[in-house]
Amino acid sequence: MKKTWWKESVIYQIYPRSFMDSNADGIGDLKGITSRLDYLKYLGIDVIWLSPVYQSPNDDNGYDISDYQAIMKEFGTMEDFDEMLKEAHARGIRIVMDLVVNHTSDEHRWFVESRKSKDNGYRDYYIWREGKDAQTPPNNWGACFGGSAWEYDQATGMYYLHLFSKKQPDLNWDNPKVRQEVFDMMTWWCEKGIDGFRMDVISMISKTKEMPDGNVNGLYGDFSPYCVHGPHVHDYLKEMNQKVLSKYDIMTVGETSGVTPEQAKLYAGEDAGELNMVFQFEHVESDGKYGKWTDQKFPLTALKEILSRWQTELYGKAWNSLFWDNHDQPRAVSRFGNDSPQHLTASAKMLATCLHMMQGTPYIYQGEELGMTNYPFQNPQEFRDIESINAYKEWCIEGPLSYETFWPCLIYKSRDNARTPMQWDDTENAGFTAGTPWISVNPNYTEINAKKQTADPDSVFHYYKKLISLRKQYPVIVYGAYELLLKDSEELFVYTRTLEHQKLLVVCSFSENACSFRVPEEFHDAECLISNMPSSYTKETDELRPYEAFVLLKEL
Ligand code: TEU
Ligand code: CA
Repeated sequence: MKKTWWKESVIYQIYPRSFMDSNADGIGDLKGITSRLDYLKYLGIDVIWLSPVYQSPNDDNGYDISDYQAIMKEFGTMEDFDEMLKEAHARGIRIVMDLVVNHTSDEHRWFVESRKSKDNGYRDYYIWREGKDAQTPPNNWGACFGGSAWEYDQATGMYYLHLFSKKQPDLNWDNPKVRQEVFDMMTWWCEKGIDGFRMDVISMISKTKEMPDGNVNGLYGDFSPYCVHGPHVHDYLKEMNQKVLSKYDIMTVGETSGVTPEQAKLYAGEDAGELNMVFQFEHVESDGKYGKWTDQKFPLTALKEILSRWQTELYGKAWNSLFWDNHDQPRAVSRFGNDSPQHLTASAKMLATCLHMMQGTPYIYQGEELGMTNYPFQNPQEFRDIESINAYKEWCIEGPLSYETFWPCLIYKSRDNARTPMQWDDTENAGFTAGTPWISVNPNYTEINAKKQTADPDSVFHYYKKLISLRKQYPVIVYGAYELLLKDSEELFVYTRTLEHQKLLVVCSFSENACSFRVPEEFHDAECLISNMPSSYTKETDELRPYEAFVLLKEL
């Protein structure tokens, strides 16, 4: 297996709107990020993944871009960006940009032109089709954020495709001019000195020419057989690699929802000539009851099966990302751990242990290193996210589910759980803004905040800091082979990693109760690298405390 810096790095995701506000308008911004770089340096991360900061009308908080080479007004200026990049680099921190090129905003000048007339030079930059008739879209596909995936456009009497909101028209990647525009724009950012790209829904850029109805699941037809891992996706990524990526020392990660390990080897194989790693969702997307919505915890055996399969199938062949949450997912500790005051700290540290000892590049989503939790939503007016707002309307107000059934699912899985402001300290608005925050601050900020935790050596923060430093010290954490133990346990997640003369034992209890466990004999003389509880196990221990976790290292 090749050794590379991006395999050995830990990535920290910033959702700029919610990270730090420098000018009291209630919206996080670039100067805010720059002012907190020392915090990230102290945590020890290597790379920042910056969610989109480009000019955008913010229908989907920056994932709808109207100019790829300008900064969103609310976030600052290009000078602020350059300053942030320079200050990050001065601290040895790299910055990876979010590349959203499956679609643009409908306010992008390409789309403004495209919709004008059938013979406009930009017409073929997007995907236009005739309707079945004046009132009926070309097919039954549903968009990810609700409604039909087709929007009728008055000017030319045709429909355009949007797999997300109607303000996010899909680009036509079959048009070589579109690809060249995107590659030129990427080159421009690389020349500026950025350190890589996280590629938004990159597995959806190639669509089939034929666009038949999809199987109806839920309210609309499913577009995925025709739009996900489509016919030319690998041709286009190879072309992108050859024309742009291969010319720079950057890292690339492809957001590839619905990918299988076999397909992941094509996107991120060691010698595939496409991307460095995939970011796949099987462990966070297999729990839905109504589409993605549910209020049920996922069984631990199922979670272990999924994560373990990815560990073993990609070993030595392709590279994966490790994450429990991001800006589209609920908070990890509320979903996979236990956010009651009694178990919050232990379970947050346990989850971190479980993830950071696996093979892959770990991603920390802002606030995860503090054990930030889901938000206690009381009413639908509190949502800001287009997905949550539309889902409430479509499933509940106009749709098949009662409020009693749907509300618990909505508040458990809403993306807004991840988007409440970063909790910096216990002053008003958690120190995020001196103005009115664009989305409510989680009221638990007086207890859970960065100021308190950086001062407390036993905090979740310091535990993450230690996990990050262990990764730098022990190659077995990065490159070791994985083996799952106790596969059928619904309480314990136990695995080993082995590289040359070293072997790790990783023991994590996902249970809120004590449960029995004995350290295997071969680890009786091992060293404990990290543990989330004081005075941990001995050889004689036969029980783990609720959410206990530790890692043992043995010389072979
Ligand atoms: O998300 C892509 C994606 O697959 C989403 O449908 C995701 O599964 C969903 O948000 C979970 O509820 C990316 C971005 O990460 C997301 O923030 C954007 O809204 C989306 O693309 C469109 O650009
Ligand atoms: Ca601001």
